[in-house]
Amino acid sequence: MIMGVISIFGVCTFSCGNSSQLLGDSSPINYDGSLKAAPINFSNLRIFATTVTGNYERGSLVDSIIKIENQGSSTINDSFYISAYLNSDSSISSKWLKSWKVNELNAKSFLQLSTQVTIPSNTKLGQATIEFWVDKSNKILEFNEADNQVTPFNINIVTRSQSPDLYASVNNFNESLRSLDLKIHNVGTGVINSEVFLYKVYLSLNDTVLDATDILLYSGDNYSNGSYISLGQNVYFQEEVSLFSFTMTAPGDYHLIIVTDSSDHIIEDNESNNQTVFFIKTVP
Ligand SMILES: [Ca+2]
Ligand SMILES: [Ca+2]
Ligand SMILES: [Ca+2]
Ligand SMILES: [Ca+2]
Repeated sequence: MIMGVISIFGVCTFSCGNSSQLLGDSSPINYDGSLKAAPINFSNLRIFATTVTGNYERGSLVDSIIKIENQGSSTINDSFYISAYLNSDSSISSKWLKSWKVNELNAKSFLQLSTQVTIPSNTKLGQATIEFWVDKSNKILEFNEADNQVTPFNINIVTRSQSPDLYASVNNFNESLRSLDLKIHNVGTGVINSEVFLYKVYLSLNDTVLDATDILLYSGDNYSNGSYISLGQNVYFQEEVSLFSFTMTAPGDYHLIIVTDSSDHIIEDNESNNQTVFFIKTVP
């Protein structure tokens, strides 16, 4: 029995792809009662030869080719992530941009990813770095954990030459359902590349100006089916908004005030058209 274990180890050594599985007993004690040696990690993820190209404008897409490899002799059967970060302010920690999931990586093999990341529209102008990591959260145990980041890329963030312009319009208000058919448009020259923005619907009881007395009925964003909706020039998306809490309000004349990009995440050509006022009349 003991000999069998030893011979498996002897046969496998570093050339065997699944030696760790054959010895995969989680007990720290060997069959003969002696303490097992500390586990040896036969895999190593490494990130190398990664590139970035682009204009580094706020809100623009940057192209990137990311290369990683498993240098080790064991296949990685667990999932892990490649991730991109942006640091535009050395006094705060880097900002997460995007992650890519890898489900497994064979021994002695590499993976090349051609992809894009968005420079957030509200990034500080000037010097910044883009950082790429593999297994930053250290999910995979490797024989070298010190080669999981590629040297950060120095870039210069500049103002956008073409900016988007968001505004909202109401297609229809269904009084009995208290639902609003809302359109969010980009009427600017720049594209919104899967960046988050919020929009809010307020009920104004007496005037057309947004103030503290107005009631927030709905808060939404451009997130749908697992990703942020991109908006090209002269493109809109439509949403049927249910104003549930509005059913509690007495019938009468009101104004709905729709505020697009309410937390101002997107830098736009025109920031002064982000409020849309819509008159409604409800009857008992
Ligand atoms: Ca690791
Ligand atoms: Ca590594
Ligand atoms: Ca606007
Ligand atoms: Ca804005």
